[in-house]
Amino acid sequence: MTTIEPRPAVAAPLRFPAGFRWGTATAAYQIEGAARADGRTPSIWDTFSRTPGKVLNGDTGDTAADHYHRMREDVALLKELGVGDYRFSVAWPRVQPTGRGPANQRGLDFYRRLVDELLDAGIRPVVTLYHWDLPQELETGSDGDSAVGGGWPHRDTAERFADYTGYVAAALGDRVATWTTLNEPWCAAFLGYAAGVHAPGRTEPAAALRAAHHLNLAHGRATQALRAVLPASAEISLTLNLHALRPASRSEADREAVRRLDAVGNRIFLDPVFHGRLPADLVRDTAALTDWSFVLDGDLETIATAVDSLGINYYAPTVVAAGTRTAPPPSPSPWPGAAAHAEFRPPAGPRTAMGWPVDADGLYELLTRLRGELPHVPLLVTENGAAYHDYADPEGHVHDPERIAYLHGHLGAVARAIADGAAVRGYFLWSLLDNFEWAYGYSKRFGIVHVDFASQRRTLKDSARWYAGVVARNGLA
Ligand code: IFM
Repeated sequence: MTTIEPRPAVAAPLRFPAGFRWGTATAAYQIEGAARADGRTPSIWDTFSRTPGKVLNGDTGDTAADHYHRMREDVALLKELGVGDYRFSVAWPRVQPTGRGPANQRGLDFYRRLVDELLDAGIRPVVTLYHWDLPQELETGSDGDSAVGGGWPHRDTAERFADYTGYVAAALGDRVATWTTLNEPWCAAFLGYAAGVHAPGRTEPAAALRAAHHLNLAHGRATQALRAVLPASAEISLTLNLHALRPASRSEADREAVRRLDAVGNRIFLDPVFHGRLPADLVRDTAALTDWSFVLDGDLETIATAVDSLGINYYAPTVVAAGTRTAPPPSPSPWPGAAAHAEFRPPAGPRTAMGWPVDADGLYELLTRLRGELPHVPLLVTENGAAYHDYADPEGHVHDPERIAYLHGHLGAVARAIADGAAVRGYFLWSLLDNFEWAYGYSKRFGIVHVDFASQRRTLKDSARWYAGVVARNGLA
């Protein structure tokens, strides 16, 4: 009798929809360096990173990956990868050094050169206007008095941002089709002003809530400023690091903890931007901190100025249980109104070098949540990727199989979400280059291109070659 061996299941190659946008992402302070070149003045990140104890090893973005001087080489790398899109951010302190007054032409010229180089290479520029580098003078005032500046908790900062946006739009609007106002305002507001682990390092929860509102307002005012000068075909967007929150159990208490975090982590941005309202439960949860009287008539209408798409940055999910603490949390929390009611439960399983769990289902959960809540809003995954302890071997190769596995899993999750009806139009891998990872300095490598920071030599990691294959075949093998 012949026995028939079961054949191993072969997964069908996975294709993305025609026209799917493949890109990589970076941010100005993380890669540019040239901190004092051509009229640039310090941002809050220059000040923060130069403050002892704030960034690991005392690293700063002074040189970073020296992209300011190696821009052509980096665009050539993008071309080699074959990506059709490149997401980068403009440094406000390069373009408008003190955050007010006239534009600095030399700063604008750099971005004009970058955009031209990209277009010549057949790559679509995707511009982010704010990736956390607030001009220092808007934080402290020209005389060092924070009452004059005040940063994002101060309403005028939103107006300053609209002015700055006007300069960038006037300079690049004829050749940039996709615009993102803000990157991850949750981090800017709550890591910067509540937890104090990001610039400007303040630990004032009430000020952080004001900052979140003024970031929303800045987004709305910038959207209006862009609409005023850009052609109707321009795509205007906002990028949020939405939190994929999961209750640790089905208990009512754990689900209530998730509700609180969802209010101050997600709906604080989604509700004003897409529905022109503040979440009522957020206002209740934070009543001991603020009466929200800084939300003025007309603000919510401005914030809800229509956008064309929503960018999502996703790295890992968050598992939440009801808080059991009787004492205040040991360190300042980025979750005003929720911190005392929630505890984080690290999920089991593999982790990246950041200590973040590898869990692609969280991305699927977010994308399908948005399909349900914002069915008419096209989505872009504007960041996704992982840090690992990469190094160049003696032959000069950088093998990063864990990153490839991470990316493979997360692209699978995107494909599943699309198959289930989520309107995902593109994916931007974070990041093109190893770079300055904020409070972790250069100790964490997110790039698919390795950077030897001593020589500034770039080396494609295995993941870069793998991603080039994904882009070329518009799918996973
Ligand atoms: O490096 C950051 C990026 O600047 C914003 N999103 C998360 C990335 C990884 O931490």
